[in-house]
Amino acid sequence: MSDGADIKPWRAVALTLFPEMFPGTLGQSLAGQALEDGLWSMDTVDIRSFATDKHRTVDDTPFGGGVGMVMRPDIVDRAVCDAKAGSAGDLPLIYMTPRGRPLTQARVRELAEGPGVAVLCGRYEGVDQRVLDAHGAEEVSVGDYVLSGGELAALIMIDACVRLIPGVMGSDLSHAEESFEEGLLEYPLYTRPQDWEGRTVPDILLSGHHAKIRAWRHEQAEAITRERRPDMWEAYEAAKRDEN
Ligand code: 6GU
Repeated sequence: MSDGADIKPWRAVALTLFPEMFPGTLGQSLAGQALEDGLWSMDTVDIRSFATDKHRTVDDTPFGGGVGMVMRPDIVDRAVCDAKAGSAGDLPLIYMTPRGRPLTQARVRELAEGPGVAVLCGRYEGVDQRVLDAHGAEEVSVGDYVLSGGELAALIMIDACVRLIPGVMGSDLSHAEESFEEGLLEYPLYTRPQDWEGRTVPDILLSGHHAKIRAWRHEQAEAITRERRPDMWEAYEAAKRDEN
């Protein structure tokens, strides 16, 4: 029996020094409505609450020297253990870091199909490696640039997952997904007015020839991908070669 009431919602648990940053932007729009509707949940664990000294210290200088501070393994471990003992017991632990494996739509899909994610957000120069190793944390990056902390990266990853939860998006989703799934960037989109300040819409889109429109969009997607993302284009062509 499955009438919806017995389905456990997808869960996100953020371990952070800044719990007030969550749900942040995910409290708005479609993700926010879905959060209100109970399609997913967002909890936080305040890492600083596991500090023990009177200054509530969570970081220290790096062994071997160097700039900045490192989050202490003992403090972070207590936060992780607390999360695992609570609502995050069955969730994969993901550490957001620019030195992680790049997040892909394929990994997002896997995470969205699972029970949820526990996300460790670093500040300062990062987290002591031993606590990441001890908990088998998966290190994930959201792109080749450096953010000031893991929180915004966590919001990006959670957003990418939440939009795949059934019922969160409208019927748009299957389409928006298809495009990336094919390994191509999306073709350009147009709506009314048909003539906007002398800029018109490509005639083919007004023709009603659905097969021709499909072919035109595919050509556009290929051209844009070839130009902007030679890495994706290479993979796309290799996949086509393997089909034949
Ligand atoms: Cl996951 N964290 C931080 N701090 N910066 C990043 C990142 C993550 N991904 C790209 N830049």
